[in-house]
Amino acid sequence: MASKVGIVGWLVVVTATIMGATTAETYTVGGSLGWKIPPGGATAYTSWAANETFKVGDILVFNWTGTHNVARVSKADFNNCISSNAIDTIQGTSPYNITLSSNDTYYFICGVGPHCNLGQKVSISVGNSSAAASNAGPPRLTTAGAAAFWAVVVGLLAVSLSS
Ligand SMILES: *[C@@H]1O[C@H](CO)[C@@H](O)[C@H](O)[C@H]1NC(C)=O
Ligand SMILES: *[C@@H]1O[C@H](CO)[C@@H](O)[C@H](O)[C@H]1NC(C)=O
Ligand SMILES: *[C@@H]1O[C@H](CO)[C@@H](O)[C@H](O)[C@H]1NC(C)=O
Ligand SMILES: *[C@@H]1O[C@H](CO)[C@@H](O)[C@H](O)[C@H]1NC(C)=O
Ligand SMILES: *[C@@H]1O[C@H](CO)[C@@H](O)[C@H](O)[C@H]1NC(C)=O
Ligand SMILES: [Cu+2]
Repeated sequence: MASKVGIVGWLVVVTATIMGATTAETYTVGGSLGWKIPPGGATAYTSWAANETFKVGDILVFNWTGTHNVARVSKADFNNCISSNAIDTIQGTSPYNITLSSNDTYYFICGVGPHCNLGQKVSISVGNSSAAASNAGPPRLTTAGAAAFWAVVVGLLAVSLSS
């Protein structure tokens, strides 16, 4: 029979795990590559982004040295590397941090010279935006799943404390 201390300790671990799964995360765009003209073209950013699961509240950090900027643009302008109609103010100071505040696909390019055409561009699909759904990794704990889980935990705890 598990001791009360054992059950409480286990609860603490489980709670920490669940909180960890839902806490906002900070991602440096491109990882150790940072924000630059990627060797080998845009693939570096495409595969970096495909490897992550972005959710509402997460923060992107664009980190660079030298002359670059960050322009958030429409999908069409992303495809054509046009920064003149940027959605937000073009950011010219590193690091630039942006919070992903909605379930959308965000498109970012560098507006300096030919950098975007050389591959300095990244699209980020958040939460249940359509591209994100197709990128999605392992399923996350749903609200209903969490409720059922906690019902079992509380039941176990009640049995333990009353014995
Ligand atoms: C994808 O993630 C795995 C595990 O974290 C890592 O080993 C791999 O290098 C990543 N790939 C890219 C392209 O970032
Ligand atoms: C930004 O880049 C610099 C040098 O390239 C690196 O030392 C630093 O750790 C990076 N910061 C982040 C938040 O990735
Ligand atoms: C951006 O995020 C990085 C990494 O978390 C942090 O070191 C830096 O202070 C932040 N910069 C701003 C302007 O918030
Ligand atoms: C974003 O999508 C997730 C599912 O991936 C959903 O749980 C969440 O409520 C959505 N958030 C917003 C702000 O629409
Ligand atoms: C994402 O989920 C939210 C809340 O569940 C919903 O309102 C929104 O329509 C969904 N968006 C997409 C693109 O499925
Ligand atoms: Cu650039």
